[in-house]
Amino acid sequence: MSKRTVVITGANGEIGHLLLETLSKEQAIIIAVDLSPLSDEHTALCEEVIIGDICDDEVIRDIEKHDVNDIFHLAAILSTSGEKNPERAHHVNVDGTMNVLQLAYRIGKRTNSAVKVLFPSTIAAFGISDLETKRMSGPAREDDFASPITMYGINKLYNEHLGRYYSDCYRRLSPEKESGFVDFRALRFPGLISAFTVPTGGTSDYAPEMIHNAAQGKHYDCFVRPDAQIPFMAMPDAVKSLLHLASAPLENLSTRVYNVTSFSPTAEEIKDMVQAEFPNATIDFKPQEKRQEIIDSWPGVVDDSKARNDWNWSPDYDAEKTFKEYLIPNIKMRYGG
Ligand code: AKB
Repeated sequence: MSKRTVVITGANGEIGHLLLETLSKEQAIIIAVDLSPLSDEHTALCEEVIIGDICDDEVIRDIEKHDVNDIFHLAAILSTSGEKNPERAHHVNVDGTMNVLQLAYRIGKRTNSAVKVLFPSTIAAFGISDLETKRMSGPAREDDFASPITMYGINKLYNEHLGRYYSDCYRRLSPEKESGFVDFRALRFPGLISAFTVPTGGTSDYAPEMIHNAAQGKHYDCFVRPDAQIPFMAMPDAVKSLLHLASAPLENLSTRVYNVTSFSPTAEEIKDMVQAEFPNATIDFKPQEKRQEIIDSWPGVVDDSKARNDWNWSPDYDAEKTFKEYLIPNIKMRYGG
């Protein structure tokens, strides 16, 4: 079988690193794109590294030289950063995704194939109106609560629709068939936790921040209430789900947007798990009202039965395994102790 040519935008981000390492073991030809240069180790895994902005036409032209099979479009501005500069978030998140979809369409048309676009969407695409509704509602399905309250969530929800449009409806009045050159597939990710990177700019960051600070012996003030609850997932499961969705036969997919989830601890439960491993860790709850509101608008639990049914999704890591087998050993190795 010939090797697949894969583009990863945002390759220097926390999903990008593990995806790059995993895809390189699968012998893919990798074109990495990021604003900042990759480490020498990661650069060595790539056929080409393009340093630049996905909104920049020159970057798009450089990617377009390749007969690409799959694009993992990870580059984005997250929920907290997006609220600090909503216009910039819209530009990067929406215009950047438009560029990627048009690029995929042109490559697909040139190579007469469907270019897959794998897109990390998010629980931020949900918007629950109030805490009572959040507490009373069961696991959120993909079509529930479609009124996100952050620019990032709005951008992601719109991008899900754009992806569906480019895949199934593109130029529907054209005499020639124009759809079918893009095969867009999205995952609504929960908060992600990596042992190797500390995220920046997200609102689910309190969980990884609690863990990484405790491992370094640093005090942590958690910016949400103890009862705050959203779903989380270990980074290896996030990458596994992206790759499984990418390889699922199109005819098995009943939708282009899937929830995936692993476990849904409260912030207090995360604190207890962290302190069980790092008994000297000091963690206080100092909720910041505005960031708390964002967390309260996201579901506590999501229903990922479509992913389970359509492409056999199941996470490898529950909360206990995430802490005991993935986070703690790797984090202790990283910081010592
Ligand atoms: C964020 O907090 O903005 C992200 C997300 C949940 O998509 N981690």
